[in-house]
Amino acid sequence: MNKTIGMVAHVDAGKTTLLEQILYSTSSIKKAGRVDNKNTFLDYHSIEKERGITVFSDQAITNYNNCTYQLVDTPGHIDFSTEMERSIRILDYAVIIISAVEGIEGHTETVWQLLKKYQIPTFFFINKLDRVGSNFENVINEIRNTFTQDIIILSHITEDGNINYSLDNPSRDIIELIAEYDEVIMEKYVEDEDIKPTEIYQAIKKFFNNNSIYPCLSGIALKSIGIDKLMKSIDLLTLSKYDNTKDEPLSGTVYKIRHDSHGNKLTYIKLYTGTVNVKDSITHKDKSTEKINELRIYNGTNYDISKKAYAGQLIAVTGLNASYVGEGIGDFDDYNEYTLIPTLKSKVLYDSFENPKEILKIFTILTEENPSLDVEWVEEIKEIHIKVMGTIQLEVLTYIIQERFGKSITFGVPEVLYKETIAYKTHGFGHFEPLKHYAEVEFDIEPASRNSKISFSSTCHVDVLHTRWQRMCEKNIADACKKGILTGSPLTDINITLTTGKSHIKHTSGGDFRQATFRAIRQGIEKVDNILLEPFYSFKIKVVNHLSGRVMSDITKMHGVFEPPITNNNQVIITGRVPVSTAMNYPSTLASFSSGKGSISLIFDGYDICHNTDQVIKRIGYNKNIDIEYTSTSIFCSHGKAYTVEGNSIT
Ligand SMILES: Nc1nc2c(ncn2[C@@H]2O[C@H](COP(=O)(O)OP(=O)(O)OP(=O)(O)O)[C@@H](O)[C@H]2O)c(=O)[nH]1
Ligand SMILES: [Mg+2]
Repeated sequence: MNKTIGMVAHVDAGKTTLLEQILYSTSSIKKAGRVDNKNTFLDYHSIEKERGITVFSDQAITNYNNCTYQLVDTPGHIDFSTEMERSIRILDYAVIIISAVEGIEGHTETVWQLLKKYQIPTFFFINKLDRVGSNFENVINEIRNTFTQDIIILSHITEDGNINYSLDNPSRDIIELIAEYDEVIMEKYVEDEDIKPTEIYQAIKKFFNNNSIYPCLSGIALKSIGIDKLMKSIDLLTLSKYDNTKDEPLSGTVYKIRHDSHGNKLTYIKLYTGTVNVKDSITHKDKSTEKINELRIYNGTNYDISKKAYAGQLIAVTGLNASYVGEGIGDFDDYNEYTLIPTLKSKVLYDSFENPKEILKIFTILTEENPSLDVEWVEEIKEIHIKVMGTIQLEVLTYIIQERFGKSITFGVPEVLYKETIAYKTHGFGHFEPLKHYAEVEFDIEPASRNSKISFSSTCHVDVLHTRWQRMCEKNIADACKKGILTGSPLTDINITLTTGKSHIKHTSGGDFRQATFRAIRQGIEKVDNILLEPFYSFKIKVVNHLSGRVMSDITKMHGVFEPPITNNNQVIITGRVPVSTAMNYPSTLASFSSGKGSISLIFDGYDICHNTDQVIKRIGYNKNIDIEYTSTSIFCSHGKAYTVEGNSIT
């Protein structure tokens, strides 16, 4: 029996501490370490010890009541949230940890949205009840008002310091609450029949597992208070979902790629069905196959070598060089629909004596481990660019690259990642016919709703253009849309329809349709107004009453908008939307003028019209007319001689 449980929350809520105490109380480790003493089981990386925060998602294994628990610790810092999302995806269950002093903080809201997206049954653990200012009731109310009304309090610390635990002996309140969800219990309750504790927890289990109810527990992770009740509840309420799927064909998903100290590529796979043996062949989506050399079961930095693994297990294998994060194994589809995406890009800076190829190689390895970095070599300016969530991530990258690769690098000031779209429907034409080549395509290009990305369809009959060539067009759309005409930023929010095309029976080769597609998209968008888009944050700011005026005036200055502020005791909560470019440094401004007492959460909220389009276009200085790869010019051929026709001469 294998169950995967993840700890998720805002930074510093106590995830690593809680996990450490679970490992200790279930005898997986002999001594409980402390984050503050830099000796926890999972924050083992030197950068984690140095900064006191979790940077990497990691896993530990423990046994409880004849079940194997794979416990996943995730980073809470927003800069490492893509790492967190990659792990959330493979959880069977999650525990959201909330500090009883700080309450629900911004990032916890993001985490909650993700858990809902991936439909992961979730416990709440209200932590730090030992700290001055902690308030259990306040947090419960916050959960009800912010997340869900469907909570059931299973444990809380009484005034005399004991823990009141409801699953052993459900109180009348609990029975009444469950009766509202469960008809059978309701009937027994109304008829005043005897209801056994097992019936109550079975009902909670049912509604918890279908995401209708969320159990809340509480404690003091640092002092190991409340941990046993949490483990007991986890054990009683969770299911072992994979026990009957071992004999099915193998399926799984690659959730993590790492390289060990010897440079071996490690592919971490969550197995959903079937059994896998060492030396088995894995077939990738492109039909290529590779053999599993070694099969490891990781527990922190330690691992056991295994010959076999089963559905439900988290494994790491060597030998798969073509694997990638999000790869689906067996029938399982590839996954790349991540919610959290970087909004900033930064240029890599290194000494002039360094070989750029070597530096690029390092970032290619890092991108393999963290695809959201999306390293890019920009040939025109001979620069390496990466995408990032924030400045702490850049500092950590500098440290890791020094430690792991012995190279000293820094980064340019991060810049916002802009996107572009079109204002009106247009039609694009592209013809590519140098000697012995031939391809012609036409597309309808229409603006689509904001944040809908790019879609492709075809109304062109296969008798007019063979499926093979139509597929070539589709395959190259993403690349053709990588650069818009205003700033050279990627195009987005457009629907592209292939309306017609021509090939030549002898002269057409696949690459010709790439060329024609690039030209047709360019030619189309050059005919209409284009719009520059920038990323926005939705924000939630909490400050004491007298600072609300300052905050609202700052938001206006940052070109943001806000809802009417909500006053709660002496606190004001202001929510709204603001461009990333103006707000990215606001957390430190707020911390300084509120003397560290104000809190802000910034959650990526999609792209919208740029607040300072002209300024950005001027600053970036992209000249579409000299971008040879992205040209709207078509090439024709007459009497064996190629000639060009500029896009604006084609109607
Ligand atoms: N007083 C008190 N402090 C706690 C408790 N739990 C954790 N802490 C402290 O809170 C700080 C953060 O704890 P971590 O376990 O690192 O928190 P985390 O959620 O893993 O943080 P990130 O991984 O950086 O997101 C540390 O200083 C802990 O000692 C608790 O129950 N009471
Ligand atoms: Mg941690």
